[in-house]
Amino acid sequence: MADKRLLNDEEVRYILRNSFLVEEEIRQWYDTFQVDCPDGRLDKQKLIEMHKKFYKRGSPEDFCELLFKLIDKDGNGTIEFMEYLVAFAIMTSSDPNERLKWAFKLFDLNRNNFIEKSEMVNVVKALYEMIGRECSFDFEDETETDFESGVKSAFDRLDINHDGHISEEEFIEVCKKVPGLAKVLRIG
Ligand SMILES: [Ca+2]
Ligand SMILES: [Ca+2]
Ligand SMILES: [Ca+2]
Repeated sequence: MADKRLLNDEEVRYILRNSFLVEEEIRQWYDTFQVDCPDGRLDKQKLIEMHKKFYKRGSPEDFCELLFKLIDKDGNGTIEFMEYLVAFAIMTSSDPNERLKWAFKLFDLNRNNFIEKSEMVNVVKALYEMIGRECSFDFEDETETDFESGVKSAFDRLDINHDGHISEEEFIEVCKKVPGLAKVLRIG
């Protein structure tokens, strides 16, 4: 087995700045990460394989592509432990605002700080391909089984001021008020 690389102080500081974890948790996570990724980094194929273990009937390729882009903050084509842990800490945060802000970024594919309808279509499609099930949009007050009308309905609910795109504020406000929507979008 290769020598275990230790986290340096700069890496620990980066994670402390960008997450709510304490140093001991960071070091524990690092040990776990190294079991899966002994060279300290995660490539796209590995991320897909990890998701395949979990979603046995689905095709997680497209979703992992989106996820990978978001986690690989410096865009160098691999997910380093720091990037992985910061993403993981946010996704599992007990603060719903943090989780929703993260989900918003996942949907905002062109990073212009708004979610357009085409972005929502692409992300929701990738999500449902990954879980390998037919789409069913089960809002509290109605159920849509048709993909197009389901996405349209979700989009219209989120676009509070009807200006054709969803801001981060709209996204967070509506997802908190309508838990069914967050579930539909698989972020609840
Ligand atoms: Ca990277
Ligand atoms: Ca956008
Ligand atoms: Ca809007």
